[in-house]
Amino acid sequence: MTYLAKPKFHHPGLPKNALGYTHRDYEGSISTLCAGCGHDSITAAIIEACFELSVEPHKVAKISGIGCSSKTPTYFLGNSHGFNSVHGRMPSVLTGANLANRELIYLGISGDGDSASIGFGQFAHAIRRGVNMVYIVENNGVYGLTKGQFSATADRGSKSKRGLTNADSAIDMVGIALQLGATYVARSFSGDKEQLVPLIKGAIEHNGAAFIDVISPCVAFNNHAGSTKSFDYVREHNEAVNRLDFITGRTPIAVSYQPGEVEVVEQHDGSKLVLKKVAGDYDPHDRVGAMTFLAKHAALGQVVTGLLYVDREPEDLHRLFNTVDVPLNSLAEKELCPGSAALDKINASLR
Ligand SMILES: Cc1ncc(C[n+]2csc(CCOP(=O)(O)OP(=O)(O)O)c2C)c(N)n1
Ligand code: SF4
Ligand SMILES: [Mg+2]
Repeated sequence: MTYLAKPKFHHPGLPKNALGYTHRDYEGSISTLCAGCGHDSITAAIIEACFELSVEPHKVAKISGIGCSSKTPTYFLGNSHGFNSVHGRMPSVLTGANLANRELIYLGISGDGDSASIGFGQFAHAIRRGVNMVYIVENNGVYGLTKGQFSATADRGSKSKRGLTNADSAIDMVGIALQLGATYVARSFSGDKEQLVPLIKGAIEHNGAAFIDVISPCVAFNNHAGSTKSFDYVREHNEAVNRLDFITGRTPIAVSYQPGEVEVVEQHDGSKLVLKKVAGDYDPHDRVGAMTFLAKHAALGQVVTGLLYVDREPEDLHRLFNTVDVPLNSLAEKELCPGSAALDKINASLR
């Protein structure tokens, strides 16, 4: 058996969202990951974010690669579209699906092995093209599924469970995403649902390439002393630059903070990100400043979390390509095949 179905019954008193759905309507099968795996907490955060946003499950496509992290879409949004692709190939499959149907919310779920090794090129190009998606890397610093080899995000000098020292430099996915032009970039920790849920909500509503690196400890292979991706290490070295509240366009803002303590970032759809500043002088609209801030703190062994960068005017691949406004499967033969005269004209213009 590859998955365990969840019983359908639920308590009649469960809270309902604007669509009349309960959390159960956003769940999937029972997780078969190790008890305590950080990835399960990310699953719970995705369920919470979709419930709170009253996302229509049939309007979501969840796409993943291979790994324990890439298995998790089976455990959430059981009523949504899903495709478990090949190792490292989630970004190109997602890009193709997105180009064919722009009306869905695309959740790309990947691991540090899946995105920082075999899929590094795929990750880079989906981000730099501005594909409208929520790209989540469940980052544990190891290949969990294949039993704990160092991944490319493991810090130099960190120790494996067997005592080996990692000699290679680490790839910082957030730093790369910033450099490549992602228009919404965040880092969080699977053990911090309060921070993670609004970050996911903001990313869903963001109209461009949103990237979230979630440090997600692997309790089986990378949660020991000497690991920089363990629960203890991340709790001790977590440097949050801000805390986020997400407010949909329909809800009036009612926040009671002192002036200067919060910044309200309005997104295209009218939704608002209310940023509570923690690091006083951190500016989430300064891409280069964010890269410098990250590099400085990484050198001190600190894990910077929060909404690190957001572009108020994001570009989306569809806008750049000037594609049709509707899903391709809704186009009739007339639009798809304009006839030989139109083809002759195009050919003539290329001579
Ligand atoms: C083409 C190919 N190469 C190698 C593998 C073996 N493999 C499966 S999962 C994986 C790494 C998974 O690591 P990560 O993406 O970090 O996920 P995690 O299990 O840690 O969540 C590897 C190397 C594979 N399935 N396919
Ligand atoms: S091996 Fe690690 S990543 Fe995989 S399910 Fe177990 S704890 Fe999670
Ligand atoms: Mg991993």
